[in-house]
Amino acid sequence: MSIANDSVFSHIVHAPEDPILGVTVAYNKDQSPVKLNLGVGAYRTEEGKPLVLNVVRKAERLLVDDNSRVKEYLPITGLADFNKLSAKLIFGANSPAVSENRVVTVQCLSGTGSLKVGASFLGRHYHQKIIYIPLPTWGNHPKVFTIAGLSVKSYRYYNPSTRGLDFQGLLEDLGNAPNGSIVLLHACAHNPTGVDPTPHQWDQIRQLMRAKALLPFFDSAYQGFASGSLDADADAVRKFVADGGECLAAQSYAKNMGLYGERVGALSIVCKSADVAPRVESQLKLVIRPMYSSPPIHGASIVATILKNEEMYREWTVELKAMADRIIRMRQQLFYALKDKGTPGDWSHIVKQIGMFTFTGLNSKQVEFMAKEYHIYMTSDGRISMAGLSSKTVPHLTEAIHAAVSNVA
Ligand code: KET
Repeated sequence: MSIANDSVFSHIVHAPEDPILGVTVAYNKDQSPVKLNLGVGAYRTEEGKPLVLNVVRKAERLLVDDNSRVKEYLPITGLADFNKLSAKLIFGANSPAVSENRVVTVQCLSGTGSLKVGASFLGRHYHQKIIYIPLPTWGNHPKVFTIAGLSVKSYRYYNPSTRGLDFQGLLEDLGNAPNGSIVLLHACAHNPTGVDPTPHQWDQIRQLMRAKALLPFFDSAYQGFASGSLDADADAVRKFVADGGECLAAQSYAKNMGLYGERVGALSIVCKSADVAPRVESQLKLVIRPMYSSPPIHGASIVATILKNEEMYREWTVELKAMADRIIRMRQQLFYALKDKGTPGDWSHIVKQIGMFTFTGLNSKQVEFMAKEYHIYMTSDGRISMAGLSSKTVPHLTEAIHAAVSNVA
């Protein structure tokens, strides 16, 4: 027998591609010159190119020219400045929780890594192992939480017939959750639906959760992308912190600073009192050390450079707003193009939904049809990344949607 046939791995079956990142794999294989990737949530310019923010380039030049900088390991918890500034960014410059030293922040590997560290910490140290996630939600959520040993359940969130929030369903499901359960909340710009609760609904959610001691775990991957304002987009999180209760927050700088591949994010745990915080931090270090020892230095240094310099911070907010505004323009262009073409159906949700994505309502057969016939790629649930669209590609997408809803049931 030849050695080659004897692999100890020969029983291993081929795993399916990731439902989101696999869309890019399929797109890359397509040879068509008109192909369009609306799968992954990654910002593109009007020319369809990835964007590095000017302020990020500026920060990088400063870092490169600073000869005092070295490549030593960061502490397990990451860059101290970055952590402080990240907490301020999400909880607000004047957050009492921050000034009372009740907040622990650790630098992690982007949003996913922050969720992962938070999930592992809860799996080890929190008394209730049930986490409720919205239905639907980002496809990686159930995987991250299950691996951490949490039991994943869902709460109703989206109503396909109204294309809006199923608020009654949400209240009922959280109302029936066992006391102490963890609840995953999208801080803003819910992915994939683009539907957020109103401020009044957030208040009701908060009151219900506090009454039942449900623990909020915020996923904040789009701060600044919903409204164009960093403060407005952190409003829900800040209200939960303002009531004095506890919560977790996972922040990502992938989208709002365009640092996708730098993998920079932060996990914060807001505690009730300053004596608990250092103990929580000490245990977070025990979670992180065997996972990856310490986080990378470059991306966090970029963020810290920008956040601590008033002028650069302002520049960032202008560039961020420009990205958010371009997405809103794409919503309007696509909506009017479908309307003008007389495409069957009500498409007003395209302009009503918030953030990077439109949850189109197209079904998986229609999605398949559009990839095959029009070389347009999106996730099979019909989510399109509006950030991947430009004025030049709106007509092609319009034609594809029109053909899909006219020909495929
Ligand atoms: N949370 C949400 C809600 C989210 O949409 C993403 C990424 C992340 C966390 C993690 O991002 P990170 O790059 O780890 O900071 N979403 C886009 C990319 C992906 O799936 O990885 C997406 O939904 O297309």
